[in-house]
Amino acid sequence: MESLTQPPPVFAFSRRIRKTPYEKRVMEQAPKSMTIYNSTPLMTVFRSPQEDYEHLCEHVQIWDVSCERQAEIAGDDALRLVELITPRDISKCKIGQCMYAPLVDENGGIVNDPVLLRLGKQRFWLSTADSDVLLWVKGIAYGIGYYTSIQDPDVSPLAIQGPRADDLMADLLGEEIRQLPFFRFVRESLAGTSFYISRSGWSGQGGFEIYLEEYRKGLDLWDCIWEAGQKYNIRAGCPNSIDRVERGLLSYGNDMTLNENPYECGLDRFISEDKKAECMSSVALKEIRDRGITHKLVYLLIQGEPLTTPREACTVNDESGVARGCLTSIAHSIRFGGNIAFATVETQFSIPGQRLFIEMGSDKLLKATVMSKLKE
Ligand code: THG
Repeated sequence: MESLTQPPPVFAFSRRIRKTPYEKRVMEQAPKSMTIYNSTPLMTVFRSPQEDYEHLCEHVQIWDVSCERQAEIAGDDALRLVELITPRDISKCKIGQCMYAPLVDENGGIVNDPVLLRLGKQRFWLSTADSDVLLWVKGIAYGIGYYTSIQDPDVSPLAIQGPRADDLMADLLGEEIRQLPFFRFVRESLAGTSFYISRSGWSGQGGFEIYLEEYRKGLDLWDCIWEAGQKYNIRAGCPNSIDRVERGLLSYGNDMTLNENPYECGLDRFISEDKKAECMSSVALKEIRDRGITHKLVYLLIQGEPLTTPREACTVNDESGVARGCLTSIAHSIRFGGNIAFATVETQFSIPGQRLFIEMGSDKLLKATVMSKLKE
């Protein structure tokens, strides 16, 4: 990228950029960088990616993830509608259970990859990644004439992540919270507000997510957790690039878009080929499965200096310099001894051990190797 000759312009916040209930406390912790996700600020670095990572792996962090907006689907046809938009079998989802449920369109393209929460027999929250799920779902429901109510409720998730998350939440909510299984949620209350709390979160270090339903209680909730967290060395944090690539968590808009299908992204296990309910992507997905995929998302280990994700996808070449794909995310991982990355490459170049070359910047070529899954 060209070097800037003057400081970048100041970001203009307006009513189109949502405010979060925790923002005041987040800013007091002097974050170094942020992005916009679902029209909401999301911090990306507090001290440095490495320092944030080391703290996350050892202690506990509090993350403002209000950007994970909920699309609420309720009403007599709520289950039918949810079944229609995801290839996952939602009939198996119990009340109080979360499911990672990629949304897939009629061509097999990924629309979003939300965490679905089943709040009732006919009431769901889709905890969305960064794309317009609310409008997509409203359009479908209206077009078909399903009886549903679809809204963007006043819900602002707050994640408590890291190895001391259980100790901290047990101090606040009681010992039983330790027994909450992965991707289950219960109703709890704290700081004068009640909320759902799930064992989930976008990190490999474990923890909880609290779905605050009263915006005006945000600071009280933050302060209450912050105070109790002092003995566990709590810090404000955010999804960490190193941790999430190590963990193999995909980022919608970076590692996958509407142009990719779940087979190309290694999300095969979230496609229930035998699901009974009507599903808009089932014909396309069956066709893709039978035909075979042309591209695949792979993990790469890349030599050289520490790198961070570039704004534009970098070209991935084969040994003879022919472009075979592009890089979608990078982080520098001490644990894996180099830069770890995701890239989409032609299927014949996706086999572990395959050597590839990354075009970074002007004339730099970096050596890379396709890895089998990074996740243990
Ligand atoms: N939590 C909540 N909402 C979210 C995210 C979250 N919305 C946006 C984004 N993150 C959605 N993407 C993901 C991707 C992966 C996971 C969660 C959200 C995840 N995956 C587990 C894994 O890969 O190990 C488990 C998947 C499974 O087996 O069901 O946790 O973080 N509320």
